[in-house]
Amino acid sequence: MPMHQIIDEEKQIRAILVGLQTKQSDEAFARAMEELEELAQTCGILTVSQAAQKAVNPVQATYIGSGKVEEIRLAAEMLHAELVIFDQTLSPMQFRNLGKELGVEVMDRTGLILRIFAEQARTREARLQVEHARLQYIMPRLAGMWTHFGRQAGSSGSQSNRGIGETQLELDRRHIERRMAELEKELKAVSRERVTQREKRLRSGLPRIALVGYTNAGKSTILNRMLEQNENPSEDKKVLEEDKLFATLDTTVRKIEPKGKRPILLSDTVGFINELPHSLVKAFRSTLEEVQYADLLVQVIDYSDPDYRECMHVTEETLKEIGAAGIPMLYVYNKADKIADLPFDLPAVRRDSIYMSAVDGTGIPELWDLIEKKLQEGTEPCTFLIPYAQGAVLHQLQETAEVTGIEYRPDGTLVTVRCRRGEKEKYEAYIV
Ligand SMILES: Nc1nc2c(ncn2[C@@H]2O[C@H](COP(=O)(O)OP(=O)(O)OP(=O)(O)O)[C@@H](O)[C@H]2O)c(=O)[nH]1
Ligand SMILES: [Mg+2]
Repeated sequence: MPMHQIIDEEKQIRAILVGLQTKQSDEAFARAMEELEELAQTCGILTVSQAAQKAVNPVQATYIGSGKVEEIRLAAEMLHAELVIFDQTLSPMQFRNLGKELGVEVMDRTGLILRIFAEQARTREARLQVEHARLQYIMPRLAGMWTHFGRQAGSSGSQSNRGIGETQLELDRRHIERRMAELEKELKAVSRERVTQREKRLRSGLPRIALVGYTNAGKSTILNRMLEQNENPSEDKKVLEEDKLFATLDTTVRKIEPKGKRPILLSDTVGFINELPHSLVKAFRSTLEEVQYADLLVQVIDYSDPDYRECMHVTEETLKEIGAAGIPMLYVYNKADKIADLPFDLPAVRRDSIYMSAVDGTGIPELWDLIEKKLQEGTEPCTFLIPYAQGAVLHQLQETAEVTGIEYRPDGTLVTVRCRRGEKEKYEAYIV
């Protein structure tokens, strides 16, 4: 083994992964463990061993059986592991017991995901959201951390004694509660700014398209390749694309306007994962509003992932949870270049789906056509009479809707366009 690799490994935190197989099939369980290892890797954690147990139900006190706990304790000692990561969310009690018995740091899948989010958060809003989700996660688990102190004296109840009788737990709890309230206030302010920005975009009347999908499927890559279609593509409009889970945590909206086409607003946002901690979904709800208000969703799928169907299922469930079910959707089967024996050439379009490869831009023009077609499907012909004094309205309509006819009348311009849902209402005053 080359020297630098040894040094690298030494720097990494060494962990043992533990999985409990209850209802899952062997395959699903193996996949979940693989994903857990990938999550750990994203955090810079080195998996030195994996342990698994089959059981009908988790053990209430320690999640896994006592024999297994002892086995892992020994393994941790032998392999110099400083961390044991469990595949499911542990209860506060399980946390406490396992920490005591294993003698090393204990983490669960939720804690791991929260840690990745904390490391990846770049914008102020993402940071606030992640901190809030983390505190919410820690709160019920605090109890286990201080029980050995017990309640101190301080039953006299006199004013001067206030606080002395409080346990460390209560102090911590208060501190966390205060911080959470602060964060909520700040988040509200940030989300107000976001609403203002969104309203501005809504007024622009441009169709809004949101990229959604499992983490690492290629959403950001697609946004970047779409940006390259612009007449004057600018590098600084690009977003981070990286072979990493949760490379994107913030929502980015970009205007895409290839020459001769009507512009759209395309948004890229946080990727989904199986069992995304609920506190995170909640925390990211405001960021995900961009998805909720989209005219069209483009679901990006890593077609080279043997479990892509499961990932699609998770995406659809998450969309339901954030109130974005029922929005028209296109399917991008991405990373098709990674499949060796593909029976067709790329790109391939099949109704609402496209098989493509965003990494080298194969299929981007076809995806663009598909988006235009799909947007059209949701439109209906409308005729408006716009008085000559309202030149700006006419201009806006021409920019955002597809004009199919125009006629200059004495009382104004008679335009026939294909309207999207919201548009008809917006120009209601001019309908003839
Ligand atoms: N081979 C191949 N790799 C791709 C393709 N599209 C994207 N990738 C790679 O996949 C990795 C993830 O791409 P991203 O665009 O960051 O994925 P994402 O969906 O935005 O992921 P998150 O933001 O982490 O949720 C990057 O290393 C890309 O270069 C593709 O069509 N083929
Ligand atoms: Mg991304």
